[in-house]
Amino acid sequence: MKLSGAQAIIKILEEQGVDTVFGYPGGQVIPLYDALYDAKLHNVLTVHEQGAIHAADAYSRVSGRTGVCIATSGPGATNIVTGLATAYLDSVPLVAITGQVAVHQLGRDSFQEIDIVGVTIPITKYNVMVREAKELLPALRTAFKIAREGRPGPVLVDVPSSIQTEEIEWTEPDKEVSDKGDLENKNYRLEKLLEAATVTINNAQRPVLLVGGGTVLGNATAEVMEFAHKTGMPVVNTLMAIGAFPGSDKQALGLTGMHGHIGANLAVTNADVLVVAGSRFSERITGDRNRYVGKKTIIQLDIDPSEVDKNVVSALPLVGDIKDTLKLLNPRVKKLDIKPWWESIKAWEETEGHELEKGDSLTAPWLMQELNRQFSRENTVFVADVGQNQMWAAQHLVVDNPRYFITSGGCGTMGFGVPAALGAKLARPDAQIVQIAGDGGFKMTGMELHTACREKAPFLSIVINNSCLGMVRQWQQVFYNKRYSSTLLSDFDFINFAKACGADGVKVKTCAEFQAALVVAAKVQSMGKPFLIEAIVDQADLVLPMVAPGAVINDFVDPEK
Ligand SMILES: Cc1ncc(C[n+]2csc(CCOP(=O)(O)OP(=O)(O)O)c2C)c(N)n1
Repeated sequence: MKLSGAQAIIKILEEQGVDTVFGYPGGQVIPLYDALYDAKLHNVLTVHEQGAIHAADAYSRVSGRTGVCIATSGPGATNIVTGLATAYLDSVPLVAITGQVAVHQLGRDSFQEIDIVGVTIPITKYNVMVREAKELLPALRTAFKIAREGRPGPVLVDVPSSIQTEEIEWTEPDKEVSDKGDLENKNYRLEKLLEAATVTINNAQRPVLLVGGGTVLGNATAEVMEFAHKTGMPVVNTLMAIGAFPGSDKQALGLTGMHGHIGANLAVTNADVLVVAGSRFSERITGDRNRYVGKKTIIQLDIDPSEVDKNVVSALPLVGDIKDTLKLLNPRVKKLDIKPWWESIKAWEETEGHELEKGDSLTAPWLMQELNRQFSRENTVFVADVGQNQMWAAQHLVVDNPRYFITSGGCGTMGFGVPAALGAKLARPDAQIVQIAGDGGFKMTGMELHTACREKAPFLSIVINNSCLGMVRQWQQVFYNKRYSSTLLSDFDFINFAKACGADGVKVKTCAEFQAALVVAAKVQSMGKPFLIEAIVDQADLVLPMVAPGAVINDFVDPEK
């Protein structure tokens, strides 16, 4: 069967099970958009390419499928760079297809010619430019395979416009061959380490399970739960693993790291055995790496061998698919007799207090807890932007399911929130999406509210307005002698902005007004429109607990000093 290159791209997307693509047209992808015109795929036109890639990324994070985005050459392609970096640092499977100038124009500084393959080498798992029509089908199939397999990640395929218009012969994919021999060999090595890990765990006095985002990517959360419940050990989580272990479970201590809970951080610091599943030990988790391990034995489960000993030296690295590893480990571990350990942890947990009430004025921790009360845990997906709002959400929302809390963790990309909420809603039309951002981050990409209106993809957008770039201001207050350089923001009319986008919204200052706004929000969303609540909070409110960068994670900052 003969097809144009552009038609072949569409057919590959269908073959790979893609049903929604996010993108923005331009000169070098006109043939591809022409083919999309006839395709059954849901094609979402965003306001900006950055919006397209964050939406595709969130579509993947929420659904577990591979996200797809399309951009034209030059500025279109460079506009997705932040989104690629965001997906790369959080290991999100994503395929970006960029247009490129025609093959005979390459290398001549042609109009909108940018070497996007060169630009994105360090922030993609794999990238390639298709230089001949016969390479197109294998390049795209390889792209999807690499994006998904092992540790997932974003892949970019750059397709010159001349290849999109060239005629090619469609061929079916080759059958997959599995490499059993290698697996058996690996299992032999793994068995020795599993034996050692089992003995270590079964003899632990002060064990902790640290759950990372790899457990979600590896679909291993059921096995994580079985491990935790069978051993009875306390569980802490990274930002990427919120919901990977149920937040409401009595063994859950919550977030650990820079803004970790006191109980969680003290448990990790005082542990004798730390079982780590799918976390790269970023410095936001470990604080001072030289003093993180101390006398504890680290058992590290990870699919990516390059994570072993990268940031923290682990005594027992169990390299392989986390789900498979836990299936082997779970039958061997036993219920641990660790009552005194639990008593210490409970005492630590009680030392953490939060200023929830300020008369009737809103505080972000109260607001998060109100969201816990008002929304069903089974059907609400939270999308957090970056900054104080993100950390308040991470500390106070109770999330019981994987893929129900998404945020830009590794890259910390402000502006992720609104387009990500759009992608999340399109991935889960049945779910209530609650998107949380600061006033700074919302303004970066808030225009995608307009796309959400066009797509009739309603969500609740909550802007925690503290009239400042709160997290940077917080660092300036605590570490830079209260010199608020470029962090105090001026007024912005969020509600009329939402209205201009085709959405609706209301500004609230008190707890009662917030509760009333949630009722209106539900009505407006039922009509297919996003709803924005601008929640005014005190500029001076801080995210606490907090550990200074580079400090040991049990050394909490006292902002009064
Ligand atoms: C694209 C981008 N630019 C800059 C930063 C640095 N940064 C991290 S948090 C933050 C402040 C965020 O302010 P806001 O969105 O108002 O949220 P808040 O912290 O007040 O909740 C900034 C500027 C970033 N993470 N991402």
